[in-house]
Amino acid sequence: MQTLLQLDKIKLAVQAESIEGHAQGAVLHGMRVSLLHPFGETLCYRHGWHSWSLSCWLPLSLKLSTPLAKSLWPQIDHPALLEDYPFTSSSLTALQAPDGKVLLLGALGLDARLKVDTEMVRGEYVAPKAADLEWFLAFGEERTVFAAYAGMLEQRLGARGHGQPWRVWCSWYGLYTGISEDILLGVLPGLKDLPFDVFQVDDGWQVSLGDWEANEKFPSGMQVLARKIRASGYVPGLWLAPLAVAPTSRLFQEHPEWLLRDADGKLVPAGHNWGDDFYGLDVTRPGVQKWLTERIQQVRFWGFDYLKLDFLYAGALPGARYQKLPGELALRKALEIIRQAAGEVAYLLTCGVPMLASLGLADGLRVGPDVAPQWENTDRSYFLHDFSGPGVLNAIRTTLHRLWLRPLAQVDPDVAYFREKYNLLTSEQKAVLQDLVQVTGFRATSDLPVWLSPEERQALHAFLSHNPQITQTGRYQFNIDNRPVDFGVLEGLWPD
Ligand code: 9PG
Repeated sequence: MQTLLQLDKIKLAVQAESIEGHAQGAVLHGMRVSLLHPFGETLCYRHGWHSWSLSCWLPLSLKLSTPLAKSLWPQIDHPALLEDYPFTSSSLTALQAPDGKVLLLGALGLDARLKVDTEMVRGEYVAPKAADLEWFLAFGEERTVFAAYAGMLEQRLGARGHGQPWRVWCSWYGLYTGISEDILLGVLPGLKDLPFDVFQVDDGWQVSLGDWEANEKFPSGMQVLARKIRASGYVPGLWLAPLAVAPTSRLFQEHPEWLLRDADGKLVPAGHNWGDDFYGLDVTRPGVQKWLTERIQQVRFWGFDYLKLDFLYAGALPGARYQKLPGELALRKALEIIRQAAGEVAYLLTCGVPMLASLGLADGLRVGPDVAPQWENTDRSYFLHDFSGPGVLNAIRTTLHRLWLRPLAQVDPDVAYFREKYNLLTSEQKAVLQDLVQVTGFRATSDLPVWLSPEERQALHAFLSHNPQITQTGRYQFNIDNRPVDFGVLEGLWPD
């Protein structure tokens, strides 16, 4: 049906199967919905597919080139969104009206994408059998309509992660894969007196992507390590990428039929990392589901209570699945299995993950690209046209545009830096990142205690000890303990 819908002061021609009024806007039904918007050339909120994907307000006239590195596509964004980059959006989009109010169209179920131009907004669910083909349409003050959308998502998908986030020491941005049992045990005493809650072991402990056993650098095994972390007073945390598989793994050799393939039987590439291409699992297969349950039960048995589950989009890529589910619904099924196996009390942080699929299942969501001890990722941003690569500006940009998810899960902006050693960030750049981390409340660092000067250690201590009062005063403006902070002045906040 086509209707002329009055929302606030604007009239919109809307096409959908059916339309219901709602206190804060309207609910549209249909696999495909579209509307004519009156704003012409304006700002558009683009929401990328997974944690690292570009999410930002962009002028509709902006011509961003498609990212060049095709082998990286799935780890940049959904390949279908990149085909028509950049005014394609995952799950939701919004447009800014001349008076500053915004029009938001957001899917209330999984596997939806949108396209925007100066005349129309079109939304579509990618699979006809998706269970709930609903959309939320609202016009009003930016924070009000985003909050209303978040409220609708909470009703449909759930929310978790209420309460104060844990303070995390994470091994990645200090040691990368250069971790070992001895090195990590050597870090623990230096953290004494710093108020961390979690000591999280990141990538580098496993035999291979797919073979989730301790490698030779962890000769006493993961259970002993978890016990020692706990004995030092921390919740043991562990990174794993349970849906990603390296071609050199035993899992790949033993179960080629478990891997996600396209309709021609060809493996679906999930990205390029660890010096090789890697692939995703078909999580709709009973064998994979049993294996996944056992892997999660295993790490819980070892004693890890905080799980950072990474590269999850690998299980949500388009493919010909055993059970005919579209990608995000398949991923949600996997996350339900993981939550069930991990138990209610486990803390699940999802990363490299399409946002909506985690809601109600994850306690924390990584909402931006990786930080790095540098401000810009010049190679990927400027030479490859890709704004998802590790770097502080990329991380701040996308995280700032995902703060509306805060009622639904804790939002992880990635770690803050306090060290000067091995770091190209200036003091000002480190301070901007620390401010953003305070805004989210999710405080983590990877700085090695031996790298910190007495002043840096004191600053980290103060950062972890004090919960500042945060108020938002504008799209990019906040007060942190009455100190005004404006992220809007950052050069390059909007890519061009
Ligand atoms: C471990 C890391 C850390 C980190 C995660 C994730 O696009 N990329 O090339 C890309 C590589 C690594 C990456 C993200 C993107 O990092 O976000 O915190 O756990 O894996 O390998």
